[in-house]
Amino acid sequence: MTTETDTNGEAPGKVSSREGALGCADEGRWAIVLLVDDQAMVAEGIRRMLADEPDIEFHYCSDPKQAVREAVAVKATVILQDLVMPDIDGMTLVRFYRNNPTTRDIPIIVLSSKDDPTIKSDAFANGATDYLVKLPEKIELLARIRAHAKSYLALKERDTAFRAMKKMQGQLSAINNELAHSNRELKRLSSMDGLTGLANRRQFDETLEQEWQRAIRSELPLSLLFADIDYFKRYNDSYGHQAGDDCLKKVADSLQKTVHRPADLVSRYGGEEFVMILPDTISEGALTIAEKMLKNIADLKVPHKNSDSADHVTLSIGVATLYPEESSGTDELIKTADKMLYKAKENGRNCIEVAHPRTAPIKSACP
Ligand code: GH3
Ligand code: MG
Ligand code: MG
Repeated sequence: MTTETDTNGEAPGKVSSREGALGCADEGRWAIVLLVDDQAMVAEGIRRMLADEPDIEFHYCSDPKQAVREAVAVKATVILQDLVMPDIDGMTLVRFYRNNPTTRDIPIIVLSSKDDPTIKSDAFANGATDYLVKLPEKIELLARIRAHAKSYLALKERDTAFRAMKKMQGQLSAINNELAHSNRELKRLSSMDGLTGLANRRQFDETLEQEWQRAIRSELPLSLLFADIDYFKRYNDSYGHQAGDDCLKKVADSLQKTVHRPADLVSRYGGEEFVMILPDTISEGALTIAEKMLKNIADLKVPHKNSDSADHVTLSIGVATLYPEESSGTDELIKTADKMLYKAKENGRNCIEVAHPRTAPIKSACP
């Protein structure tokens, strides 16, 4: 392989800046031509034609075995390919370029000594971009080189932009995933009570409203349980605020473990008061849950020496059940459950009061 020095005396193989070369021929040698031909005379003829062109850099390779390597090394934007050569014929070489990922897209102008439609058709079938009979007219050669170099560079720019866009899309998608994850986490945290990990008051309000509407649509009952720790002020006074917090966590955990249906919601209503939403649950069912809650809290056996109810921490629970109707809101259910809780306190604590707000209280589980 030999490389020719251009008329400006620049070193062979010198790579000119091709950034922004499209339509900016005055910015340097953006059309890099590699001639692959075994005949030095042809090379000399082509070299002369391109010599005065400031936007064209010329390289010459006489050894077809070196052609692919040379095309990659000089970063050719156009290959001028002779057809008849010793060792490897031009058609085979054209296929080589096309099968090699590094030269696959480089425009190839086949230089043939014959203007033969069969050879021409063969050349295109093998992957040639263009076909010229040598030696071509200078003006035609220049026009073809520039046109093909330009479309190749445009293709490269599109590829680069496409890759950058794909990369950016990947990054954006990763950011979006992170954002979605953070939003979910934020939503979870904003609906959670910090001390107990139960749903907070906000979550309770939202869920109650949803379940209320669902119950109206499906004409199913909705039960609400208000539970409050008995003599909890005394507990704090006896054991300290930190122990009080620990006790709240244990009670919360126990209440949560008592319900099993996915739609049931246990939440901290505030202070030492908890509220449970039990969708599709009649009052008998709600009472059963309330009884289990009292039992499970008793089984915790958290000592409470200053309680008048027992020697351990206890709860009082108010239960209300309604078949929700469009004409009323959740207030009635809340008020009734709260009233029942108050009643349970009045009745001696560590007990349950159940109401059916449309009638009189149906059952009292207090002593
Ligand atoms: P009752 O049996 O009538 O419910 O009496 P009580 O003492 O439990 O009720 P009261 O409303 O008089 O007092 C509630 C106490 O709960 C007051 C407060 O010290 C305590 N408390 C509320 N929130 C917290 C909390 O987050 N941590 C702790 N440690 N104590 C709390
Ligand atoms: Mg209390
Ligand atoms: Mg209270």
